[in-house]
Amino acid sequence: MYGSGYIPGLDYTKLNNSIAQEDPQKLAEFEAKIENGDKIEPHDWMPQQYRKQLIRLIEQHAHSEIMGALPEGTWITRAPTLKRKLALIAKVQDEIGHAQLLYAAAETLGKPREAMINDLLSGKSKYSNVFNYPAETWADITVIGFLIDAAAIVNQLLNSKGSYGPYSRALKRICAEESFHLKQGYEGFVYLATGSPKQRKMLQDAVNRWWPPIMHFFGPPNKTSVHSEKLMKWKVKMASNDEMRNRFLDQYVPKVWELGITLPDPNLRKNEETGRWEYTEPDWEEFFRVIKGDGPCNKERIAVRQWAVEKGRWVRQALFNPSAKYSLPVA
Ligand code: FAQ
Repeated sequence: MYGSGYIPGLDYTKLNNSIAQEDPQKLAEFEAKIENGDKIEPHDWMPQQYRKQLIRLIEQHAHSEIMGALPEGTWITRAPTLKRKLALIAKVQDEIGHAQLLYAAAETLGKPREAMINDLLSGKSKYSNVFNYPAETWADITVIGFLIDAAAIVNQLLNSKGSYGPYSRALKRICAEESFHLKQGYEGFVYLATGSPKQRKMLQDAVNRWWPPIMHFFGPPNKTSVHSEKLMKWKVKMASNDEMRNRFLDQYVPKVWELGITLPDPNLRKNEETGRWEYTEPDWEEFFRVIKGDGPCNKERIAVRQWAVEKGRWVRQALFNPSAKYSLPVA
C-alpha cells in the first residue's frame, strides 16, 4: 500500500540476532569492507543483525521526523508574524520530507512502509522522546528550532559518514536542510533573548522545560546503552551516546549562556582538564517511561497519526488502483 520494500526471499520479521549463524567468510569480507570505509548497498550481502538494527534505527528516525512536525505544526496558525509563519510552514514541510527520505532508506532493507506505520501506531516501534512533550508557548518553537535541531545535527552529521549507503546519503541531504532550520531557530531564540522582559521570561521558562528531554535526546548513558557496541562496530553509529551529548554541550551551551539565558542544572560545567562536560544525570526513569508510551503527549501524537492514516487511505488506494471508484471520507 505505501511502497514495495519487497526483497525476494526475505522475511524481515524473522531476522535474528545471532552472528554465530552467519557464513564466517562472508562476515569477514563484510567487516573488512566496513573497516576500509566502503559503503554497504542494499543488494550487498549483510549479516541479519546489521539489517535488523538498521531497520530499527532508520525506522525510528523516520517516525521521529513525522512526530517532530506535530508540536511545531500546532503553532503554524498562531505564529507571531507572517515571516515566522512562512518559515515554520516551510520547516514542517521539510521535516515531513525527511521522513519520506528515511522511510525510503529503511524500505531498501526489506520492511514495507505499511508495516513501519503499523508498528508506530501499535507502539512496537519507538520515536524520539522529545516529541512527546507539548509546545506550550511560541518560545517552545524557538527552543525546538534551535536546540533540538542542533542536537539532531550533531547526531546526523556524524552518522552521515556511516556505513549504509542509502542512510548515509539521506542524512547528507537532511543535514543541509536541518542546518537552515538551526539558523532560523537560533535567530528566533536570539530575538526573544534580547527582547522585552516578558519575552526573555517566556524563553527562559521554555528552556527550563525542554532541558531534561534534550539531555535525554542522545540516549541513555554509554554503560546502559543496549545497541551502541554493535552499531559502532559496524559504523552505523559513529559516536557513543555520551560522546554525542558532550559534543552538543560543547557547541551549544556557550551560545545559550552568552545570551544571559540559564540552564536548569547547577552542576553543568566544562572540565577544562578533561575537555568533558559535567552535569547532573537527567531522570532516566522518566526517559524510559516516555519512550515506552507514557509521556505527556504520546497518546495525542499517535492519535493524530492514526487519523492521518485513516483519512489518507483512499488516496493510497487510488494511487495503486486508479480505475476503481472511491468515496471521499467525511471530514
Ligand atoms: N528517544 O541502546 P540505545 C529530529 C531507545 S530526528 C526514543 O542507546 P541506540 C529531527 C533506543 O531505541 C530525532 N528512544 O539505542 C527534528 C533503545 O530502545 P529499543 C531522532 C530512544 O539506537 C528536529 C533504547 O532506548 N533521531 O529530531 C532514544 O544505540 C526538530 C536503548 O538505547 C534519530 O533517530 C530517544 N531519544 O541509540 C524534527 C537518529 N534514545 O529500540 C523536528 C538515529 C534511545 O531497543 C523538529 N538514531 N532510545 O526498544 C540514533 O542515532 C540512535 O538510535 C540513538 C539511540 C542515538 C537515538
